[in-house]
Amino acid sequence: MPFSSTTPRLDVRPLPPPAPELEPARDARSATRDPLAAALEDGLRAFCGRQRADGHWAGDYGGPLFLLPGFAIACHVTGVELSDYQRRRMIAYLEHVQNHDGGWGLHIESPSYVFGTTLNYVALRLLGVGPDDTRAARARAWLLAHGGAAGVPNWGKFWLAVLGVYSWDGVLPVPPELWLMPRSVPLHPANYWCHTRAIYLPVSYLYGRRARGPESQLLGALRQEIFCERVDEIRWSALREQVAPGDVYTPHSTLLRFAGRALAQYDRVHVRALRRRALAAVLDHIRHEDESTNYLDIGPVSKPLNMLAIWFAEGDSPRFRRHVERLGDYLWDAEDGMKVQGYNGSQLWDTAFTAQAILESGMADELDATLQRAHAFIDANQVRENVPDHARYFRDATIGAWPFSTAEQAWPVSDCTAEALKVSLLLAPRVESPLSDARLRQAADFLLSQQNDDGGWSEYERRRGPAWLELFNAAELFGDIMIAQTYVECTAAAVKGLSAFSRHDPRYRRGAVQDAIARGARCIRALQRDDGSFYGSWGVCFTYGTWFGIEGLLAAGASRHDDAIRRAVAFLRATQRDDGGWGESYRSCTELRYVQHERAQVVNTAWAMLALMAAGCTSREVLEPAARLLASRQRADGTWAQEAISGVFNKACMINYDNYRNIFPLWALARYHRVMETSAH
Ligand code: LAN
Repeated sequence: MPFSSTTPRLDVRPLPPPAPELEPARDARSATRDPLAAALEDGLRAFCGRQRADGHWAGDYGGPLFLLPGFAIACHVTGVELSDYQRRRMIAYLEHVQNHDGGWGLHIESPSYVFGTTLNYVALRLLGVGPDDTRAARARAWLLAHGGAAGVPNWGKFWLAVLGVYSWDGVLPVPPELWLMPRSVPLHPANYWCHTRAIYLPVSYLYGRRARGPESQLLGALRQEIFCERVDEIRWSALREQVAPGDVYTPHSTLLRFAGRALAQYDRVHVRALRRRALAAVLDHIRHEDESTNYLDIGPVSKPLNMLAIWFAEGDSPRFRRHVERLGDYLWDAEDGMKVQGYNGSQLWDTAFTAQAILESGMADELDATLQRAHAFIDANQVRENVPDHARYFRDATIGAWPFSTAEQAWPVSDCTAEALKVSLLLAPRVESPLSDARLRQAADFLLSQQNDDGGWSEYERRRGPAWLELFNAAELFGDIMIAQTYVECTAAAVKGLSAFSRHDPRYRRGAVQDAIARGARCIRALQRDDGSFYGSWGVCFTYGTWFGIEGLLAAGASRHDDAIRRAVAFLRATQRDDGGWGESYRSCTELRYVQHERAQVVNTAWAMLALMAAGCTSREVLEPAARLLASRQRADGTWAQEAISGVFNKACMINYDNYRNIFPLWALARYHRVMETSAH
C-alpha cells in the first residue's frame, strides 16, 4: 500500500450549526385557532427552527442508488480509508434500501435492476461484507437469476472495469481523442449536456489508459461471484452491446452500435502519439473542473471519476488529497444510514423557496430573523466571478448567477438564478444591505445569455448540439442526456425572474428583457400538452410542470382567462382526488402520462394548490379539502412526514428532496390564507 501513517481518510463534512432559537410566538395563540391557520403557524415555526446559522435549510438529497458504489469503488482503488463507523452506516443504508427480492433498483422506489444490484453488491463486498452474509447472498441470487453482471448497463461496465473485475473491451468505446476534434464537429464533447460532458471527460481518460485498480483476492472472489459464466470464458467484446432488458430506458441506436464497433477497431490500432496528446488535453480539462469547483465537481458521478483520473495520473499528490477532502461533502448520515447524495446539497434552492413561502404567509415580520439569515445565504452564494479561462474550457460566463447548492461549487443554474433573483427583490425592502443593482443586473444578464433559440431555457447551459446527438446516448438507463433541452420549469422560472427584475429596474436592457419574456411565454405555450398539462422534468411530475407552466405564463402577462391557463386549470381540476388531494406516481415521469399514486401526496397537493390559486381559483369547494388534507397529514411537531419520492432527473431516476414535504405544504397553506382572506372581503 502506498500509504501508512498518512493514509487519506474520508470525512463527512459537518453541517453549519443550527440557527439561534426563534423568539417565542408574540401573542399567546388561542386554543380555538382555526386549524388551518394553526397548521401554517406551527408548521412555519417548526420549519424555521430547522434553519442553519448560515441561513440555509439542510436536507437529505439521496434517492439514486448508483452513487454510493462509485464512491466505494473510487476509495477502494485509491486506498482511501473509511472509518468503521462509516462502513457500518453505509452497509446499514444498503440494507435499508435493498428490495425484498434481494436486488437494488435505480433509485429507492424502483424495482430491482441488474445495474443497481451489481453495483451495490460490489459496494457491500468492498465495504467488508462477506459473500455468505444473507444480504449479499440474497443479492447474488437475484443477480445470477437475471443474467449476472455481464449485461450490466454501460455505466456499470465502466465502474467494474476501473475496479478491475470487467474488461475494458466490454465497455462501449470512450475515446479521449474526441476532445481533440474541432469544436464545430457536433460530436465534440463540448456540445454535450454538461453532466454528460463532465462524465465523458474522466471516463475517456480512464478508458484511454485502460486504468484498473490493484489486483487483490477480493477482486478475484468478486469475479467468481457476479458472473453466471466463468470469467476466463467470457467474450468481452460481445458484451458491449448486451444489456439486461429490464434496465433499458433508451436502447442503443443502430448508429451507436455501428460507431461502437468502428471505434473499438480504431482502439486496437490507435495512434500512440495522438492518444498521449488526447490524454494530456483531457487531464488539463479535469484539473480545470476540479480547481474551478473547489474539487466538488459538477456532480456525484464525475466527482469520484475525476478523483480516480487524478490518482492514475499523479498518485497520492496534493491534488489527489484535495479531492479526498471534498468527498465528504456528498455524504449524508441519517436514520436510514449513510448515503452519497445526488449533489453537494440543495441549499440555495430550498432556501429560495422557503423564503418565498414565508413572505407569502403574513408571518414575515414575526420570522424576520429567519428571513435575514436566508438573505445572507443568498447574498453569500451568488457567483461573483467567471471560472478562469471559461471559454477555453467550454464553460459559459456565469458571473452574477446562482447555483443549486453553493457558490463554491461554481455551476450555476438558470432556474436557481431566477428564484434567487426573485426572492432577493422581495427581500430587499426588509434587509439592511440588499443586493446592489449591479449584482441584480448581472443575474438578469446571465438569464438573458442563457435563452435557447426556441425561446426556452435549459438548466446549466444553452443547448449546444443537434437533436440527433441523442442517438449516441450510451447510458441506456436514462433518456435525453446528450444535449441540453428546454424545460418548462427553467423557462417559467426565468420568465418570472426577468419579469420581477423588469419591474424593479425597468430601464435596464428593456428591449432585450421584454423580448426574452415574450419568447419565453411562446415557448411555454408550445410545451403545453393537449390535455392542458405540462410535463415536469425535475419534479414528479405533471402537477409540478403545470405549476410552473401556469405561473410562467402569468408572469409573462397572460390573463387568468387565457385559454392556456384555463386548460391547465381544467387539467388540475380533473386530476384532483376524492379526498381533495393530488398524488402522482413517479411513473408519470417515465411513462410520460399522468399516473395516480395510490395515495394523495402532500407535495403534489401543494403544487396543484399553488398553481390553481395563482390562476385565480378561489373556490372553497376545490381548495378547502386540499388544505385540510395537508393539515391532516401534519405531525404534532409541526412538520410533515416523508412520503413518496418527489424529484426526478433524466426521465428515469428519482431523487429525494427532503425539504419539499415541509416547504410546499407551508407555501400552499400560506397562499390559501391570503386567497381566502382576500376573497372574503
Ligand atoms: C439537479 C438538481 C437540481 C435541478 C433543478 C434546479 C431542481 C432543476 O430545476 C434543474 C436541474 C437541476 C439543476 C439538476 C440537474 C441534474 C442533476 C444535477 C440534479 C437532478 C441533481 C443530480 C443530477 C445529476 C445529473 C446526477 C448525476 C447523474 C447522472 C445521470 C449524470
